[in-house]
Amino acid sequence: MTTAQRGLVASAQAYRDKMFKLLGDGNPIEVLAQTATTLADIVDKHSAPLLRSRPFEGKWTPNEVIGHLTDSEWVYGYRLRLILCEDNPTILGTNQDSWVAGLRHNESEPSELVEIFRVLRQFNLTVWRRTLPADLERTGQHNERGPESLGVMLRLLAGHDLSHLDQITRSYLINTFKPLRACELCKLA
Ligand code: NI
Repeated sequence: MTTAQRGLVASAQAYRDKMFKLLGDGNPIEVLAQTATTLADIVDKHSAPLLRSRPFEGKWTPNEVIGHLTDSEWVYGYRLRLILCEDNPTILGTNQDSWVAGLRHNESEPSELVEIFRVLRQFNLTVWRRTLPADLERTGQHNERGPESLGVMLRLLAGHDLSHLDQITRSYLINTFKPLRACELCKLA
């Protein structure tokens, strides 16, 4: 392993620890099941122009965070199926900032994005709920982070939801206007 790879693995572990701490003793499936409703509440209570506004250049808007959560659901749903159904598959990281910009999420209607997220999440939750303890030990090989099990992925995904919900509600919409940290915070690539 090169020094650069060792650095990536160490930073991935620090990221995992942060997400696991956010989740605490929470049940990851229950957390995942709640997120679409929480996002729908946010979108109901705030105007689309506010959700699309970018007070800090180079940082995500709330709408882009919702787009990013939707992308993550897409990517993680695919990885879930790969790892569950194939033996030790290769998992490729993504460049999340490029996806958010390239897919032009900020042009989407926030409520439509949330609806897409809800459907994808529902689709994936049916698979997560069917997993057995032995399934959660199955692993894939992430090209940057090394081996990752489904059990780790499940808890990461739940912590990831919580970190971005916190980002949208506390850091941004409740008037503290701290910059959204985009993927400085999120390394769920
Ligand atoms: Ni993220």
